[in-house]
Amino acid sequence: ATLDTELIPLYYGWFLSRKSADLLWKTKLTFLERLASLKAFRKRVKDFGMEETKRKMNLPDYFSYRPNVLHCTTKFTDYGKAPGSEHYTKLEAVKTSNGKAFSLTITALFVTPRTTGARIQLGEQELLLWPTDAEKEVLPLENLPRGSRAHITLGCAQGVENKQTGLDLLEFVKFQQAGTEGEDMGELGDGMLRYFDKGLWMLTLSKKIEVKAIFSGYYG
Ligand code: ACK
Repeated sequence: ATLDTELIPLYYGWFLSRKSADLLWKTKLTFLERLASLKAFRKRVKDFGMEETKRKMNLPDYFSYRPNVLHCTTKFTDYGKAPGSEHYTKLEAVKTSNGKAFSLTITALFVTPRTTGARIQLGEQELLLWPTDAEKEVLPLENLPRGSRAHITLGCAQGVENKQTGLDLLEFVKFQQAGTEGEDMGELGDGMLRYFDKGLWMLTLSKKIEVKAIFSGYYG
């Protein structure tokens, strides 16, 4: 029997296809391995609460929380309890996009002492599903471009909540907006590595990765 209630999900987002998720996961592992092996990184493991030793840090293990479904959150609605969730659910774009396939563009991978994730560059179509206040909600005083927060969480350090990944990404964006591009650490695999202050590492991919994802709500 159907219950006559329309439920608002825990969150809305794009959920990666199995194949895309596998590809991104492998890309992440390769990146973490390469980064951990790098001399410049080893010299800065103090940022991660580690002692500088001859042994390399196990970054995949360090990010012990791993999401069970790779996704890019558009709106955390918390079953209707989060501000603006009802408004978001009623958006024309949200209603018509439910269950539709999208291609998302990954431009960079990043690591901080708290999280690791992939940076997403949203196109026009995707921006229609992006809440107008997604960036303002956390950084009301900054004027960050819409979509700056778009990411896929790939892992969190012990005790760190997954929502931190988007906040960490905004830390990089703030640096870049201020004209600070970070320290050039040269090429690493398929991208250019940069070190920002406080343990912030970003690999800008020389070839962007396209992943296939379905837009929908997640009920949990
Ligand atoms: O990794 P994420 O983007 O961070 O995906 C998960 C998803 O919603 C389900 O928990 C994100 N999330 C959790 N709380 C919030 C919040 N208050 N604001 C924005 N995103 C959130 C989390």
